[in-house]
Amino acid sequence: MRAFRSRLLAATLSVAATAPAFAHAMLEHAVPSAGAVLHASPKSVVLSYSEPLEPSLSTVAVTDAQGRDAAAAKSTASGTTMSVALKPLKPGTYRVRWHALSIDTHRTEGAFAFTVAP
Ligand SMILES: [Cu+2]
Repeated sequence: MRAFRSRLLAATLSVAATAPAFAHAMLEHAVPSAGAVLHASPKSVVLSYSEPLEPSLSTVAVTDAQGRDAAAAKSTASGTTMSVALKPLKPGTYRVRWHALSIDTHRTEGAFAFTVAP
């Protein structure tokens, strides 16, 4: 029983050591920002995170109100920034949905919308 308990303690400590909550990649800044109303089509969406991203597993998608892809190219990630180039956007509401994997392998995700006004 003592051996089991010490193994359990060791496992608990190793999870705590490899999974610090502060290391999750949280969205800190977005351009356009959540809820923004723009009077011209933005050329891209740029997202800034609190932690460096794993580029191959961090993506952002932008879709129009009908769910059609509004991106002009695949999204890219570098350092703490993720971005995607956009097609020329008609007036309407667009949804930005992102998935991030931080270097410490923790996943975060989120979504927001912005509007292109007529
Ligand atoms: Cu983390």
